[in-house]
Formats: sequence, structure tokens, C-alpha cells
Amino acid sequence: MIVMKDIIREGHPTLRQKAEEVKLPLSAEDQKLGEELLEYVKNSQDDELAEKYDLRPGVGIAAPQINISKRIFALHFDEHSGENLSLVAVNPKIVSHSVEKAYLSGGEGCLSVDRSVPGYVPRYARITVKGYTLTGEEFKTRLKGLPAIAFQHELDHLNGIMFYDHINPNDPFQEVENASPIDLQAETVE
Ligand code: NB4
Ligand code: NI
Repeated sequence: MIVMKDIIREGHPTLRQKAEEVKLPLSAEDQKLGEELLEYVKNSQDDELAEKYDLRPGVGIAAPQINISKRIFALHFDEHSGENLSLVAVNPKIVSHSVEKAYLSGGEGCLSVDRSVPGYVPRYARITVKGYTLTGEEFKTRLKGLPAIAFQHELDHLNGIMFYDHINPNDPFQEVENASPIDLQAETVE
């Protein structure tokens, strides 16, 4: 299973690389990689397991974050979060997006960033995405709200982009034109 020591931190060159497309159909190795990424996210949201293995909670993780420069990431929102989404995306793409933007009013964090970087991270409010599942089927779906934000955060990792690259350095909490804030429930962004 993936634990925190497997997760590379900012400054590691792999986090600034453009990750490689995955050959389809997926090899057993790449299927296992996808399963392990999803397992990490699920484990990190399980209080007991997170405590036992000292896992930072997350709703997503991308292969470059465990130093594998491949275009695969996992997203998992448990039933309690009201966002029923649990997926492993292979060679994901944004095929279209809204003009309207959105941002987490509490800002973003990252498992590869061991510090708080306050500020709004403007992203597209609604996106149509496509990619492949671990079994090689193509999927196409529309996302909005936190799942849309998280998908873009993970896709950025496949392109060597960190969330704070989007923060206005002069005024991190400057009002974002044509954008709506997303307030997460009580749960803070870690
Ligand atoms: C990715 C997210 C940062 C902003 C929003 C949030 C958490 C991450 C990073 C968009 C994507 C990880 C991957 C959370 C969290 C809410 C749901 C369910 C029960 C606890 C969990 C806490 F942990 N971000 N952490 N950061 N990243 N929500 N939640 N809760 O997920 O670096 O590239 O378990
Ligand atoms: Ni991240």
C-alpha cells in the first residue's frame, strides 16, 4: 500500500515533468498502479487506517506524486461527501469547459506540499472530461463543484503544474472575475 514516505514533495523534478501517456490496453503493472492510487485515497479517508498508517487525507492522488511519471490519477469522494464519484482516470483530457470559473473558498492543499499556501486557485467551474478506465474502456462525463476542481488539480500534476502556480502572487485572495466560490462543509482542506 502507498504510505506518506512514497509521496514525493515539491522540489522533486518529477513534479515538474509532463507525464507520459499510458499504453492501452493497460499492462498488469499499470492496472496495479491505478488500484494502489485509489486504495491510498480510500485509506486516507478511513479514520482508523489514516491514524494507523499516518496518512494525510486526500480526495485524489496522481502517479507523478509517487514518482511514476505516467498519466494516471485517482479521485474518490465517499458517499458522505454527497459527491458520488470514485474513479481512476487513464490518459485523462478536458474536452470542453465553462467560461465561468470556480475556486475553493478555503484554498487548496497538496499531499506533495508540506506547507500551507493560502490563496484562491481559479479553475473552470464545469468541465467535460474523457479518459480510460483501468479496464481500458473510454469514459466521458461532466463534472462540476469539488469533483471538477479536484480533477483539474490532478490533471495539473500530469502536466507538472502545482496548485500555487495559479494563485495571484500579488494578491492571493483577489476577487476572481466571473468565478464562484465553493465552500466545503465544515471539513477543512488539509
Ligand atoms: C487534492 C485536492 C486539493 C483541492 C478538498 C479536500 C483534501 C487533497 C489534495 C482539490 C483536490 C491531494 C492530490 C481533503 C479533503 C474532504 C473529504 C472525506 C473524509 C477526509 C476527507 C477530507 F482531505 N482536499 N486534501 N487534499 N492532492 N478535501 N477532504 N473528506 O485531497 O495533492 O494531488 O476523509
Ligand atoms: Ni496535489
